[in-house]
Amino acid sequence: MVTHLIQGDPAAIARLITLVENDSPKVPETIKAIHGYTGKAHVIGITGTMGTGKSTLIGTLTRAYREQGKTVGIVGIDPTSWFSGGALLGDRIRMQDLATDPGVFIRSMGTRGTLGGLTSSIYDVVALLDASGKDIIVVETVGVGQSEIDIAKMADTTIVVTVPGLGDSIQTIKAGITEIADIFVVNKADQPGADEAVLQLQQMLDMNQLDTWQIPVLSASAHQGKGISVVIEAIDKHMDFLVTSNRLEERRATRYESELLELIKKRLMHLILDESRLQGTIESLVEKISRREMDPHSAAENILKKILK
Ligand SMILES: Nc1nc2c(ncn2[C@@H]2O[C@H](COP(=O)(O)OP(=O)(O)OP(=O)(O)O)[C@@H](O)[C@H]2O)c(=O)[nH]1
Ligand SMILES: [Mg+2]
Repeated sequence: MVTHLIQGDPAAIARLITLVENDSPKVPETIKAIHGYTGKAHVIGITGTMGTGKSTLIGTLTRAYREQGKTVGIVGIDPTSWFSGGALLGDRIRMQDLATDPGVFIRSMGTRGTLGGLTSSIYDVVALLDASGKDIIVVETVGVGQSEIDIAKMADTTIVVTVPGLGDSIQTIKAGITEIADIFVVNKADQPGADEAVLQLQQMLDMNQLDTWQIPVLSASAHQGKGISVVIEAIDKHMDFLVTSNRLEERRATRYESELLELIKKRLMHLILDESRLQGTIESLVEKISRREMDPHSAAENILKKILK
């Protein structure tokens, strides 16, 4: 199956992603076999508040990349936003042409059943798409929380999408999103207030910007396909900047470090829960804590000692 994946066979990609989603014991050997084929794709993270038009923008960007002859992998996180929530019927219809294009692979990832491991699963999915030869991989996440910041760590280029009005720009800056944004897109520029939103963001950035990369604030209408070529240009320019400043290696090293830590966390979690379940340890310790026979810290230490011995 790995050979087929490397040839870009969509059925093989789908099957291997399913292994990851099911947390199959075959995942480690698969990743071992494909790791040498990864590192070629440009990984783009797209995040922002709900409903700002991220999926629509991804659709429009993908069509533009296809015109350039580039292949694209798309990972949507949280299926409620990607395929079944809000404006999803519309999205699904808009995405239909892409879903049948062999140069595009679209997959949504659920958040259920991933034992402390959604982030590590996404790393694996990105690796699979990378090894399958996709030139561009886009990861969509909703919101501005810690998990989005974690996911931004796996992208080479992170785009934060906002819309005019609602003071969204101020909120995103307060939420520390400036630290992860490489490019801002004010989408829905067909609606009033786009110029003001761009200006406001630009001013905020001017105050905070210390880096040599000047974060561009672009306006676009994903709906109408307006401003898309400028976004693509900015993405390319950012990659050039990463390469010429040697930041790409640095950024990817950070990515691998986060991935490694995530994997260790996930494995430890499995170890703890499996072992403890076997021995009923957690239950009996919880009882002791309730009866004030033991405090929670000592109980945690007790479990760790048992596992690590
Ligand atoms: N007016 C206008 N509407 C847009 C534009 N882009 C997207 N929309 C609409 O905004 C709504 C949300 O679009 P999505 O692409 O689903 O937004 P999203 O950010 O992916 O949404 P979530 O994944 O749920 O956070 C849909 O009704 C789109 O048709 C745009 O450029 N202009
Ligand atoms: Mg979406």
